[in-house]
Amino acid sequence: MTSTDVKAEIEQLRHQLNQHNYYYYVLDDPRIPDSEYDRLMGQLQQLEAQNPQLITSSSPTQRVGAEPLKAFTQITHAVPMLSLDNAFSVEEMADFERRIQDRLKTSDSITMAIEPKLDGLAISLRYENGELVTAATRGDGTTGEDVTQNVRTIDCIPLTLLRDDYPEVLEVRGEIFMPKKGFNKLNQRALTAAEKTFANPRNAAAGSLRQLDPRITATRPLSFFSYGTGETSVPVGESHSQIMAALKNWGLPVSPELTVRTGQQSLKATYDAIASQREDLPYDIDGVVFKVDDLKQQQKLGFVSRAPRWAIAWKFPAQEELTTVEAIEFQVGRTGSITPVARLKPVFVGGVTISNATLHNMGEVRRKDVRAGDTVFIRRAGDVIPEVVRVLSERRVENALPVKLPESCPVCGSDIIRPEGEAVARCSGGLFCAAQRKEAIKHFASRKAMDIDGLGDKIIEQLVDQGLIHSPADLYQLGADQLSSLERMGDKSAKNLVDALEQSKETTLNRFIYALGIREVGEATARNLAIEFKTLEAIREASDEQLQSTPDVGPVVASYIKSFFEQSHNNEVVNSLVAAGIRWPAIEIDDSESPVSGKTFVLTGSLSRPRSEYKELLLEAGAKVAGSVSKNTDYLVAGEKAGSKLARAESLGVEVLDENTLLEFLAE
Ligand code: I6G
Repeated sequence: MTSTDVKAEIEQLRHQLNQHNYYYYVLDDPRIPDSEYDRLMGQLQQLEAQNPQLITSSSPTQRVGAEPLKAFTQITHAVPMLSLDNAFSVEEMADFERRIQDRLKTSDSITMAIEPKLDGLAISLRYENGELVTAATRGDGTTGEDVTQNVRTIDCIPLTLLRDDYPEVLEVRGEIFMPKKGFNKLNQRALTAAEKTFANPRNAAAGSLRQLDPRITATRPLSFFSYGTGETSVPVGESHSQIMAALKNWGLPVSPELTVRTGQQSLKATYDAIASQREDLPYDIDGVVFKVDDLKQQQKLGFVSRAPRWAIAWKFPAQEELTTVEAIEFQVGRTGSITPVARLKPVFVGGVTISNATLHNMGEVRRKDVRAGDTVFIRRAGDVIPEVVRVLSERRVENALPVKLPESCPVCGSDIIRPEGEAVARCSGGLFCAAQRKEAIKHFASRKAMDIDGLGDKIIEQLVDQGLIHSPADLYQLGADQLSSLERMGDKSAKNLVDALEQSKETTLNRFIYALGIREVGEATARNLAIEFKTLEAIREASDEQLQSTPDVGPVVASYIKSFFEQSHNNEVVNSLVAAGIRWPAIEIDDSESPVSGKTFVLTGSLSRPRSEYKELLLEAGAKVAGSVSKNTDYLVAGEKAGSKLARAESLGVEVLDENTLLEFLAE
């Protein structure tokens, strides 16, 4: 090749790689497999190694972290980096729009661009002639730190812009963040290496970006979304939404959630929609940003102090608060698991008052070193159980003692054991332990189990505490007079409860199996066991091997089932329940020609109807449905974007069906 040819080849490869980065990171629509991308990159690296004079700093090969710095230098922003005003309620949002209407002397609703507010760090990226030249943190808004070398290692930030219609100077403003998955992996890695973990993805992103050694930043899973511009040599749009579209075209990632809406109701609906997706988004957000879309209107509105008048962040209620740990106690679960729980000075977090937070297990207590008297950060994420995020060690009181796992169960006094290889300690008391008894009976009565209407937790607690019942079987011996003696239970409710108990006797084998509360036997496994074995007797007598031929039952679950039925007190309870009249319709042995009956299906990929719907149809038709592919799987139904399950099915020689074939099978 002549030197001109080599140059052209290198440029062509760089162009291709940049284009594929764009498909992958900006459009979220990869066009080639990773292996092909790696091959192109390898080719470019080889050509550059042979022709080092042709290496440029913006080549896609140049992301691998430069030499460490001694300190960060300062960069003065060409246009100050502002902050945003906050709103916390519908009323404050209405005030925001009213202020804008007053200033613009209009009563018309204002059209707003709306996007989630990422919980990361603001950054300014400066492109000159299409090349990334500097990247700076917000700092005090006027001057920030030069983190260019670190930012260059973030794969989704283009080193060169795409197409040629970009302005000579383009400053892009946006947020650097760490996606939740990457954060969890990073912390997991740190735990394994006995290193310090980060409290949340925001801290992890900040810590990763402010590394003096860019090679460390290069190993961190950072990402970026643009949310605006700073200096631009020419205007790049007439509205915020146009600017974002232009940035996207030049290869910069923008939030896929960006929408434009008009009118308070529509703004509120968009806020609600984003808030409801919060837990499912792959990154943390802490609110929703609303911006006047029209740039002429933005200019008329201008700024107050350090924030634009044309934008506001409607924040979600705070989800992390400080409080103190009043005590650490141990709770006993249905299967005897001993869970340390922090009793807290009540604190209002994310819209509710929290006075307890789980500490999960002793490993967690030790890792976080939580002690009674400590000041702690409490987090409540969506519907998740509140948890202690970390201790504020500088506020630790003197004489705060490390927590010790008790040697005996705080409820029944039995020994506490910690089975080898398990994180969870357990009370060895079994159903002798009142706590386990209560939880087992609550589970037995619950809606998806025996569905005993009117038998709430408080009643069960009283019944156990007063010694009226010792096992689920005793429930069926209770009379209305015994029940009506309980607190808050009148004659009528007592009679209703007796009727509900009677009604609950008519059940199904799968509900009954589930109600027994065998470890790791959830609804789906119970159903699979019922279909596989057809009778209670067959399940009781099944060998380890036979149990493992049930979908989703591996050696561990099989051993739990076996040991449940090996214990005489469990068998006594089961026998008493059957003797009390609990019954279920026989499951017919289906020897019809149905192509699905008795077969094990796994569903994967995106199908045109919810998977749960197909699952129901299959179960009704006598099939079994498993969550993972194994040698016991008969069919894998694969929709679009089927991933690892498809690969596994293919490697095991499991037959793969498409959705239409499944429908044909079901129709038969
Ligand atoms: O901190 C911010 C987060 C998100 C922003 C922002 C944003 O838009 C989605 N927009 C502006 C204009 C500013 N800060 C100053």
